[in-house]
Amino acid sequence: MQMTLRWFGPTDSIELWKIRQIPGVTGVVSTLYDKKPGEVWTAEEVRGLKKLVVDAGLELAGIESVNIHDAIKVGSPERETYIDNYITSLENLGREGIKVVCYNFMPVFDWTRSDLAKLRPDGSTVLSYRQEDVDKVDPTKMFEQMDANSNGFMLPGWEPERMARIKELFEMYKDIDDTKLFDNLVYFLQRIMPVCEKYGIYMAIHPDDPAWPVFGLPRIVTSGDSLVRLMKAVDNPHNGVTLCSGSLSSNPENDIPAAIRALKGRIHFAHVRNTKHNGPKDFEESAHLSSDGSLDMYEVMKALYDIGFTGIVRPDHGRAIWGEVSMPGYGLYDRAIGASYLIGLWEAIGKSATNNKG
Ligand SMILES: [Mn+2]
Repeated sequence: MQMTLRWFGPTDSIELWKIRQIPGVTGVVSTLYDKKPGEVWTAEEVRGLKKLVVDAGLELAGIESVNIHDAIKVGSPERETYIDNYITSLENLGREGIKVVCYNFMPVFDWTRSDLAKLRPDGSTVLSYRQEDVDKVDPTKMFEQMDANSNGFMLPGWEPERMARIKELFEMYKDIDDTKLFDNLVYFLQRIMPVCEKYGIYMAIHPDDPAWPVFGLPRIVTSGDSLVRLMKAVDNPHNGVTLCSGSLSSNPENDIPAAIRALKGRIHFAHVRNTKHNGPKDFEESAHLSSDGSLDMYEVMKALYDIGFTGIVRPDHGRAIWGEVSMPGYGLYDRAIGASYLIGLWEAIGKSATNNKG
């Protein structure tokens, strides 16, 4: 596996040279932060992004994310144009040697949290979700709440221009159920598979977060089984998964190591983080350490090891600690601790496996 960190480009408050100093982190996953879904990524823009990363001594190990236009998700006639644009973006990424592209297929809202800075007993803060709190919020007001707590950073998936159209977006999805959304995803994947094969690009869908419908909108990537179903529907290794242990584990019924084993050969990117369940549909993003949350992180890493995973990994959201002010979930300190912990688990698992053989 290759350990990476997410980096939001030149406007990220975390500089690349700092990321490079985390032991074992050899790359970043990044995006063209200002791109709107549906816009073409030009060759020059991709080259520019890659140059910044390479000049800092790191590898641009993948893209998170190239976002999908809503026309593709709802399957309106304009989707053809937007799929063509997506293909052009993939060609420009492929020519620059990018092999992994993360994306999600969530309607209207990306990830949702009810609190971006829940205070923990040790004084750190974390992102958290309580269905009870979300149910009290008018979805059109959700953006204002998220924006007010973002420390002034633009949250990925919560771009102001998108949220200005929130009513229109809900209108677009009013006739879209799980079946239609799934069919539109399959259609999109089938259309892009040839360009992925040509350039050796592996698409990696990110699970929905949280792993259940929010505000009555359909959600179709919520479990290991739903991912396996998607893998079978477009049975091509270029159609793969971003295994996000945090998003999937928002539902405690999801067995993450089992999902990893079921998806052998199709996981191209792993987001590894822990969650702590506080009640039904009530969780917080704990430290990565197993004992701080509800997941056994050894078992998660062991499952990845056992399936022969060679892709990219990143620690996922971190806590805000040591007074750091950053985009919620994306400070340097706790993600560096998380990366080191995961690398330590990986080293131990690998050495145990070798010793047992000998
Ligand atoms: Mn994730």
